[in-house]
Amino acid sequence: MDRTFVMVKPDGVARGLIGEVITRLEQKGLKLVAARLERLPEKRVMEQYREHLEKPFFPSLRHYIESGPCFLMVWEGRDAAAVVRRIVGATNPAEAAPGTIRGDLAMDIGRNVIHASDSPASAAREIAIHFPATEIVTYKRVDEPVLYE
Ligand code: IDP
Ligand code: MG
Repeated sequence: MDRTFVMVKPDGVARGLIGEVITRLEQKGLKLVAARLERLPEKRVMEQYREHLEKPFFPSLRHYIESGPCFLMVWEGRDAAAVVRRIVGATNPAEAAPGTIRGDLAMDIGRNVIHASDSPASAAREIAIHFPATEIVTYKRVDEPVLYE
């Protein structure tokens, strides 16, 4: 099975949206295999967003991500990265489709509630930044036999 990294950002945590995010991913059929609530240290914020270090919005992005605790997760399922990105929706919540997390729950590109890895390669990189292998668990969901053909 494929894995992806997902993070409820500080606005989502402060707004009480952790449960809503988990519910949507659980009901889709993805399996939660790691989770942690924490304030991200500067070093991991820089690693997480390294492709954006030179962007004009980076200082505000960094301030936003460091403004409070984030809820970090690893989710497992077939094509997990692509499936979760579709559930998350477009980066700008004003343009994100209804039915997506950002389309339903956010207003501003600078407060868009959630992060999700954009490819399997990003997922592997981001999971390794935040979770040691020992924190990722193995178990069966009882509905696994009916979720997949
Ligand atoms: P993504 O989160 O949909 O993958 P990216 O382009 O990778 O979007 O940008 C990472 C994060 O940086 C976004 O989720 C958002 O929080 C922030 N961001 C991106 N573009 C802008 C912008 O133009 N203004 C403010 N924040 C931005
Ligand atoms: Mg991105």
